[in-house]
Amino acid sequence: MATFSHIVVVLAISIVVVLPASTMAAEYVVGGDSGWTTDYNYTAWAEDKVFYVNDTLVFNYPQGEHNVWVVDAASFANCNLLTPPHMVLASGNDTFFSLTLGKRWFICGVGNHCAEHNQKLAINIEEKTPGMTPAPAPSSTTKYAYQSFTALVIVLALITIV
Ligand SMILES: *[C@@H]1O[C@H](CO)[C@@H](O)[C@H](O)[C@H]1NC(C)=O
Ligand SMILES: *[C@@H]1O[C@H](CO)[C@@H](O)[C@H](O)[C@H]1NC(C)=O
Ligand SMILES: *[C@@H]1O[C@H](CO)[C@@H](O)[C@H](O)[C@H]1NC(C)=O
Ligand SMILES: [Cu+2]
Repeated sequence: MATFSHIVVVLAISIVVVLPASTMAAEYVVGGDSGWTTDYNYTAWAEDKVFYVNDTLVFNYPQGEHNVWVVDAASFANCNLLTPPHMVLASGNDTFFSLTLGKRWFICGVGNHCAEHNQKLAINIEEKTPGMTPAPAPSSTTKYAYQSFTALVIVLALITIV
């Protein structure tokens, strides 16, 4: 029989467990297994994802073959390589995250990769509404481990009630 104190304990555990999940940042590998490369549709890649502050984008590519320029909307649209970018990433295993909301534009600054091979990505960093369930985020081991832990705690709590 579930007593009142049991229910309180279960509720307390649920709150403790659910809260950090909503502030947890996700990690996205841009282009998935294809990485950051030419002739890949990054618009389609980004389409089904919702990005929040502190989420990390990982750009993977052979160092020297590509790079990542963080640019403004105009340079993104024109693949403008003449205006200096806000930021250049070039390690081949670059991480980018933003502490602020809004659009971010990425292009490859090598040759004609942006202009003729569509190597460009635009994302919008959105505000996370408190209490909202986090968007499904792929490839975050921590997150999965964390969710398993959550499930375990809930199961244990339910066993305690019965
Ligand atoms: C890329 O994908 C978007 C969204 O699915 C689509 O609208 C666009 O036509 C595609 N671009 C190319 C070059 O295939
Ligand atoms: C983002 O991370 C910074 C620390 O790196 C933290 O101070 C800030 O609160 C985080 N913002 C959100 C919305 O999680
Ligand atoms: C890329 O960098 C991350 C740390 O930022 C590291 O964990 C990972 O192993 C690196 N991957 C490669 C392929 O170098
Ligand atoms: Cu490139």
